[in-house]
Amino acid sequence: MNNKPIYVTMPSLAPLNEYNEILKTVWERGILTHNGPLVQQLEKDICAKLEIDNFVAVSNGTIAIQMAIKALELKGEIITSPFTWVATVSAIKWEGCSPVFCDIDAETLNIDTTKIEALITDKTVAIMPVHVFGTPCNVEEIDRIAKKHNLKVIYDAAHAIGSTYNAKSVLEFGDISATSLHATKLLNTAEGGGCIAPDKHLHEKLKRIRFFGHNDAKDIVEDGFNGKMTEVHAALGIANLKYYDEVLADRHKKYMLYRNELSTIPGLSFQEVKWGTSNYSYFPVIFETEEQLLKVEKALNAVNIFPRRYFYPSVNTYTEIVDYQPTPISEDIAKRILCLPLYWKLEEKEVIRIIDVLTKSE
Ligand code: T4K
Repeated sequence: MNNKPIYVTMPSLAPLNEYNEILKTVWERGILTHNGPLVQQLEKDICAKLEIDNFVAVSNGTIAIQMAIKALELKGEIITSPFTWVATVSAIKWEGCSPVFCDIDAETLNIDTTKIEALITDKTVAIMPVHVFGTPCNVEEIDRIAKKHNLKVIYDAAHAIGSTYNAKSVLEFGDISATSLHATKLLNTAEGGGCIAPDKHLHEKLKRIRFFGHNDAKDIVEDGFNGKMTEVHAALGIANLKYYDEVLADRHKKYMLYRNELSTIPGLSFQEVKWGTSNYSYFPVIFETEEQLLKVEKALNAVNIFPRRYFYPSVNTYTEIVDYQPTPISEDIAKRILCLPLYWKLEEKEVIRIIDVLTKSE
């Protein structure tokens, strides 16, 4: 038996020689950072690929969220999802705002829009939903609620490059979307991220915030900071982008393989896509009980396969950093959900082996 460990994910990487070719131009120019030509090219290439107008490349997805909050000058309560990576909440806190947790929909695993309005107070300034695992939120309903209550919307779109709503990139909804280009994401620059603001003025403001608050004449006109992406990271993004369509199609194919095979097993359920189209960048399985999950995880680990408990525990239970606010659905699902390995270079026969181990240990 092949005993090479299989992790939940592996970066999608272009061939090294193709990356090197782009890197040579960095060495020739000697420009390593400060919004150099490769960062600008990456932004243009991502816009073309996703058919969006604006993309500000930044150093990581957490900074992208912080920059979005800063650009909208928010101070107060931000209603968000507890079923997420801790970065959603730490970014809110680092910008001096308070997270208010809205429970999730048990099927989509995204913020339950029917529960948002009850959480709005006179301190609420924004809603920050998460397109979790690349599954789009109910963007139209969120937009309606936000307009009714005069709130801003920032999407944590860390997982959502490639996800669409009405055939349009989901990154173009809300006031700003913040995405991640981390090594584990569908498109990666090792570390990296992006802010997408459909509004031109907000887009220009985000560019200034990224660069210490300079305007083109190098006057300081914003309360900015350093959110810049380097040329070395941008080069990797440009190289990887060439394989984006292939990676997206590959994820979808393997996702469907898992889904079709596992659907026949009683007691398992799956994240449902109710609005728009997912990028199928994760394959989460929901068990009936945590005991079943632990049994399956143990059986997979025994044969060197390492799925991950994204997202466990529910972020509202991190009482070292937040005041506990109950969100029973998120807390319950977080205990029973396991993401199975899903990445470009994962062989289909390995997917079948994972399905086999899971089926036998269930
Ligand atoms: N919002 C949401 C909803 C997010 O999920 C995230 C990040 C953010 C915001 C913030 O975006 P960033 O600031 O990170 O850009 C990962 C990532 O660090 C994090 O980006 C991601 N979400 C989160 C869900 O997962 P871990 O704890 O899974 O990393 P690690 O090192 O355990 O990696 C998982 C597997 O991936 C490993 O078993 C092997 C493989 N791997 C990982 C790395 C880093 C590689 O093969 N190569 C690598 O370089 O955090």
